Amino acid sequence: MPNSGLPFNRRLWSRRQLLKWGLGGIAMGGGAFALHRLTRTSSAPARVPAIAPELANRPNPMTLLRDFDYGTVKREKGRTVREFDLIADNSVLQLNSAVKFLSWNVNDRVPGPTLRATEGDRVRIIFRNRAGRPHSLHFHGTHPAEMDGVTPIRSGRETVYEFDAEPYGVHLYHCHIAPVTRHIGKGLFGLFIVDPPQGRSPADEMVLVMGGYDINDDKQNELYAFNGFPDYYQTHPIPIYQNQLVRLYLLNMIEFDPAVTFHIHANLFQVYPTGRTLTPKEETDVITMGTAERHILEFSYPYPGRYMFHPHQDAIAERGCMGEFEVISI
Ligand SMILES: [Cu+2]
Repeated sequence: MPNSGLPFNRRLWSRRQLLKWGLGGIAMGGGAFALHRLTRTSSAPARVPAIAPELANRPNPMTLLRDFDYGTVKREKGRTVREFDLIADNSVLQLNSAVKFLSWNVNDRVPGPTLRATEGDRVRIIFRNRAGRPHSLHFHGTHPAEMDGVTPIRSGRETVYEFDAEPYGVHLYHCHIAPVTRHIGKGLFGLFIVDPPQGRSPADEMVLVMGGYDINDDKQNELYAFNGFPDYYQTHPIPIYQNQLVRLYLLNMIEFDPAVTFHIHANLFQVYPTGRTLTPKEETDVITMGTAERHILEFSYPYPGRYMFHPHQDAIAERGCMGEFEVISI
């Protein structure tokens, strides 16, 4: 009865910590294609710029940017099994100096952990709900009906979702309890990346999840954010190296607005729609995404400096969905 919910032992859990993250930012920038293609063919491992020490050891959008959860790996009947422990609970997010927001989330963070497996792996999600209201985890991708995660799991119960990781691509998970807009808008979602068996070329890989916050329950978003906190990457630009390939896993998880765009300054990116291809299908500098739509974008910057990224709907960008890359010369 994978979705029926079983009692679990609360004593097994460590005490939950409230999230108290910081503030953040605007802007983004440019490139040239000859250099872009040169860097794409490199087989050397990607170098990742160091994070400022004051940011490195606590949860914030900078640390979750490149944080991939591969689970606890086991071998069972000759197969790779990845076991993930996910806990639904509530925590207060300090969205800016004036606004606190009670989030419903997975593992104390918005977005939840970026789960990662290789196509063909067995994925086992141990889902515990301690949030005080029913939740579930519905995964995108291919799986049997009984693993579809639409049955409510009551608070104080747990369940196991188990399925094969397929097909390769960029997927997501989110709560599917009605009203789903509210459960997603409160923060109960995350990325689920399934890598192709042959892998992808070396790159500086990172995750950006666009979210919206309905602060006053009027079914409109008053604030927006990349990776949980409005304007964070404006005050803390994302460091990347000049001429090095960046692979961006991008998800639009904004409710209430039917679609948003994503744009980078002074450059173009190559698009792998839903991560379902090994070769790019489009080259552009702005892409339109409906809710739950996600893609892999690849680019590299030939010139050092700061460059904005944001939705090209300025009303959304100006309410928190703003960031910058800081391109570091090498
Ligand atoms: Cu929920």
